[in-house]
Amino acid sequence: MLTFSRQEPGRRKQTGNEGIIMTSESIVHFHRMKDMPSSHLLGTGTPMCAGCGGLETLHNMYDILGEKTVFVNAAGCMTLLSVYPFTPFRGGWLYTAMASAPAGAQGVRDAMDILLQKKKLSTEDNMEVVVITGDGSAYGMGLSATSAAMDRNLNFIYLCYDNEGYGNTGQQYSAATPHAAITSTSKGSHGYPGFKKDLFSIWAAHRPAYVATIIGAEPLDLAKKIEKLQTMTGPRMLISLAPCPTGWDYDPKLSVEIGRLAVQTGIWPLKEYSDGKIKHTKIPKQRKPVEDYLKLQGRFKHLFEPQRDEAGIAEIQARIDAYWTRVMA
Ligand SMILES: Cc1ncc(C[n+]2csc(CCOP(=O)(O)OP(=O)(O)O)c2C)c(N)n1
Ligand code: SF4
Repeated sequence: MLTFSRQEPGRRKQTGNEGIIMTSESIVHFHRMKDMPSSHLLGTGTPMCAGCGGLETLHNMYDILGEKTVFVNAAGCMTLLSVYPFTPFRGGWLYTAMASAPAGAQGVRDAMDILLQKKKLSTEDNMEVVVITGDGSAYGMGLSATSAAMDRNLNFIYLCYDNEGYGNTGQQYSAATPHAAITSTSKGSHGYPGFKKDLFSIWAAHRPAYVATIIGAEPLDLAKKIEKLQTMTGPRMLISLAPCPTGWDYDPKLSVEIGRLAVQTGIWPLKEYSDGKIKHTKIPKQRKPVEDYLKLQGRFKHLFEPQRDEAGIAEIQARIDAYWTRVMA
């Protein structure tokens, strides 16, 4: 049996050997859903929308990182989590402007490193610094600060919850918005004309310690990646697709189904980068057609009603097929 210690966050105490593989560098715990924490560390009753996929990712990630975590949070939906005097976080939380979260993380990391050096902070009280931003910051406004933080080899984790638009201000399009999605600033009959920026490749080109894509609806894949990055130092970058009932226009009860379909249709590949190599961590055996994913979301309704836009659907499918053909080759 495994027990999860809140006193020693991010490190599970071992009370037996079941399900645990010891390696020279790390202890791998998460083999089955049974190994996942059964309760959440982040407090309940937050003002996030029902069914928020970003919150689902944050819950899963925080459970594994533990309470010795300082979140540095750029303006966006998640900044509503901590509204003075209430906070659902057990550790630290700092609010920054949209473009400045990596700079804020540098300040927090430096302060703790100085205290550690002066022995005013014990190693047990050291905390992991985690930037949390939406895609508006990660793909756009904060990208240059993030690039600079990776260049400086800042020892931090970055979570981008990617709801594919500026969610907090009404889902304007961002550089993460997918082709054809209707947003509050892409209302034409064909939706957003651009294509989603490949942030994974941009981040990986900096050669940081780790880059991965995750999704809350695949918690085991997510957990394994968080455990892996805990054995590393330096910039460790995560992009989580964050199904967003409010911005994507669907019933909140469909969030997990839409998240799983994103992986099963191949539109959201789960992968990781480290040591110059990219590995796909979940390859859908038989990819479902992308329309299974699109048709559940109001933002793509114009592809199906009043009549099917065969060319529009085929174009999206062709891009996914081309991606996986390259991967399999
Ligand atoms: C420089 C700047 N411009 C605009 C805003 C207003 N603003 C606050 S939250 C937000 C949306 C952020 O979008 P994203 O980063 O995708 O996070 P999400 O809201 O989707 O969680 C905007 C535009 C701001 N805070 N700072
Ligand atoms: S708008 Fe979307 S990302 Fe923001 S809290 Fe609501 S569901 Fe979550």
